[in-house]
Amino acid sequence: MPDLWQDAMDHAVTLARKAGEIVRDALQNDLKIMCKSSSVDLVTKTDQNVEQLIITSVKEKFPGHSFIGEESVAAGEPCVLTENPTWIVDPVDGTTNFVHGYPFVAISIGFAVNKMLEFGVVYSCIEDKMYTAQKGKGAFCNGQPLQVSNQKEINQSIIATEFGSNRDPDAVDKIFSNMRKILCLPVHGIRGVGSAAINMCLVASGCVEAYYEIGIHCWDVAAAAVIVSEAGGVLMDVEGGPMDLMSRRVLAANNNIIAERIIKEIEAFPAVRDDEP
Ligand code: LIP
Repeated sequence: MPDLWQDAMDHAVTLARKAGEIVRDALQNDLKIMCKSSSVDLVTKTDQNVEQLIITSVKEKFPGHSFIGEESVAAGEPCVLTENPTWIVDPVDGTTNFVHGYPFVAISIGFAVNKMLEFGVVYSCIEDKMYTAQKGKGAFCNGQPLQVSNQKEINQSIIATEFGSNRDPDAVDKIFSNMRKILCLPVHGIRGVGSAAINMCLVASGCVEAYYEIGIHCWDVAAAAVIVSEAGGVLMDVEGGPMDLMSRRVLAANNNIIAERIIKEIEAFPAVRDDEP
């Protein structure tokens, strides 16, 4: 079969690069920072402008396609994945990093058809690392093939996770308690760069064995999910079973052994689904 979505993927790479330039330029200027669901859930004019740029350009080139975009959903658009070719966009993944100039900020563009992810583009724009993957064709960073770590021992591993933006004390207690359990396995270390997409690309790159988080959104992980699986990794729900893109929970690991060990240790807590009206 000819490569059906190559054109769309090439366009995603072009847009991610353009968006990255806008993000880097914006870092030189005064950022207009606003709050969304809480005082720690931030958004900037740049997030909104970049999303508009991506959506406008895709609509021109692929008029029949659908979108799920972080800022469009925040503005009241529905967050529903249909069978239609759908672009799942986080214009600035790591907005808090961006606001503080902490150098891990990504443009994340995932693409699904019939509810299955077909390709993913994550541009870590301050590091200038372009991560790409298309189903069945491998994962790459700046054109170099990616491969997950072959580590099978949890106590020889680095695990990435995040505190997220939930400040509900019960949820924060669970997050700390889960980190404590993982740390005391023991593991070599716990890390987190403040961007779900980049954390997952680090799993794909082989320098982190796994990443888990509860509270992320579909736009944080859609693109990187393809990158992890094409680099040989696995994606699961934090309680086991397949990853559900709309569930706001993700576990990405280099293999099933590491994934299952983490699942055994951590305790999930509720998060309202992305597709819940
Ligand atoms: C961020 C995620 C990160 C999570 C943050 C936030 P945003 O996405 O990438 O993993 O811990 O709370 O959700 O909001 O910067 O696109």
